[in-house]
Amino acid sequence: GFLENVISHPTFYEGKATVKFIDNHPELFSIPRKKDRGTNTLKYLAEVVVNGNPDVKFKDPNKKFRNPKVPVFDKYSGYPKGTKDLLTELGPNGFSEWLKKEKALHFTDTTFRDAHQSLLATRVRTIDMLKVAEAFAKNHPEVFSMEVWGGATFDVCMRFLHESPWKRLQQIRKAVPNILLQMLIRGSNAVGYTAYPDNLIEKFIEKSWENGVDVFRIFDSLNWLEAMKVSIKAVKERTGGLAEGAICYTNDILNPENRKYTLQYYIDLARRLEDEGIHILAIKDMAGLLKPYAAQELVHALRENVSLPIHLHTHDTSGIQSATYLKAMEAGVDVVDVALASMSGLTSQPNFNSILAYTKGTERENQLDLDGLNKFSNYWEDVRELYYPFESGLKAGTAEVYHHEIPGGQYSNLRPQVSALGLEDKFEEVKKNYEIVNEMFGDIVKVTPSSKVVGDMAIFMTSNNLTKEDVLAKGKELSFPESVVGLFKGDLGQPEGGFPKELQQVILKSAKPFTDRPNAHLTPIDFDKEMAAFREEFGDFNSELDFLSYKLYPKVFKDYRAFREEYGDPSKIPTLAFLYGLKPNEEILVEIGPGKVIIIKLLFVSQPDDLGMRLVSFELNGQARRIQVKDKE
Ligand code: 3PY
Ligand code: ZN
Repeated sequence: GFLENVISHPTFYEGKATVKFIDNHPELFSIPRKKDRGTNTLKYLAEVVVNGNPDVKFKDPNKKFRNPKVPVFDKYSGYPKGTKDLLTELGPNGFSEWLKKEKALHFTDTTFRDAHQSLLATRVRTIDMLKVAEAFAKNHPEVFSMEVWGGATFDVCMRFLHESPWKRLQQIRKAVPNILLQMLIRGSNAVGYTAYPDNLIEKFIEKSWENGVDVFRIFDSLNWLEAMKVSIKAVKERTGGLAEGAICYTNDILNPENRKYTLQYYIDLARRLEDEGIHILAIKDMAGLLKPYAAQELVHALRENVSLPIHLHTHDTSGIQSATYLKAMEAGVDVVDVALASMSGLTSQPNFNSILAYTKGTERENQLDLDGLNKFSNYWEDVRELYYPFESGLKAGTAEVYHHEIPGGQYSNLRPQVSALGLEDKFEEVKKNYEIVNEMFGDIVKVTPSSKVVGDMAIFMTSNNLTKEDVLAKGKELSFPESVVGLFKGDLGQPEGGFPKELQQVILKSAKPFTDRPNAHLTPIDFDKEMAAFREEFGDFNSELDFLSYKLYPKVFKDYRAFREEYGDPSKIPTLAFLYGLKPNEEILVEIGPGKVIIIKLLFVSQPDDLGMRLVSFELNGQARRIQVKDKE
């Protein structure tokens, strides 16, 4: 124990310890936290059995699940070489040259990130990814990249899954050493909803690379290049990874009434990104607005005007984006983003399996094995069922997206957000208002975080029964959502063509907007000083990575830590038990440490006593254990 350590320390033992002794030897005084992971796990399960997982808003008691089957692979073989090995060999510039010369159409698999962000509100847990990651990497090394991190996953990992996003990244990296791992980063908003100090962005990028990210897809939610420069530079100077600069596609280049987001606008933006030294150009069609013939024109024009490989991203909300990929493929796009069949379509990416199939026998054929991919799709089909409460409810493709322009990643979150406010009957109106708000804001690029502001304003107008005219007429008395005020102040940067002046005055009242970089108004982080304070406050959650999580999401991090203090690390609890608890006599295996598995069986739950306490009885490795839980009903 710690007392023996202190007593047997030579300084102390020889009677030379002064009051300084404690300061000089903090290692002797950090009392190791009791790591009874078995009890922590029981506490969590008991809580869910009695009160449910607060993130699960409804449960279907008759729901049946299948056991997801991991496709067969060779556990003992090494990994076949893939794009990660190629990047190591060629370096980022050489890699970019290689990609440009490739004949085959390449594929980024978004199943681990955007697909579930867009279909299941980002709720897929690390455990369900890790079960297939090694199999996938060994069986399909021809995949260009796997998008596995960034976007909303960072926040949701901590907030709802109580997992460390960094640990997720490290574990995926370990299981996938051969294929490029990709993340989405929102420029100076990193993986958050607001601007952060430049040196936080730089450190975040450096650490993301060190922990496994190879491809950084960098965008700005208003297509404002100024906000992307720090990230691009950081990737180039502090990592050996690929800087992929994205132009966010909005409106429609074939629409004659569109004077702002024209073909020329995108060409100019792409050229300016090329001047920043990016390695790959991304077209980020976050809402799925890029129609087939527009894609043909856009990809063609970009190939004429920049000499970078082109990576196309879309969402299949309209239902026709496989045609967009076909036209883009014909026009020479290098890589497209797809999701495994069962995790594709609608607000997610187009269907990997089917699009691969249409390259077969053409000059852009990719050697990827279709039957093998189909097995992985089957695995995900069964996993997806586990997360049924998070489905968005969209049943078929919709051409409404050309009006509301809601990004796929936002769509699956908007509905629950609207329901939580008691507005579920007004979802149609919210979508209509989303379109109206976009017009009021001067037709802006809508992608996180700007899309969230438009959503907040649409919900605000819906719940207060306000029209566009009302907002302008009564605006001085209205107190607008904080995010709306922030946007008009310049917190997210500057939109193309500036903000509409009249509305800006109404929203800001007497506050003055700024037009330079929001980051310029933020104090840089003093890492040494703040890190020390952080260690002081958070005890054993004290790594540099924890510190970054804290700086990006202070409140979420605090809650995450409080949860972990109480229940330990829940990431190894199987998903069904994590979300829905256990039924009496149900038994699960939990791997609480490397190779350390415990067997938990729920026996019974008592009636509540006078104070509302219930006793939950388990067997843990055959031994009876009881946990008391307050019934919150
Ligand atoms: C995100 O920023 O999370 C997105 O997926 C944007 O499309
Ligand atoms: Zn997306």
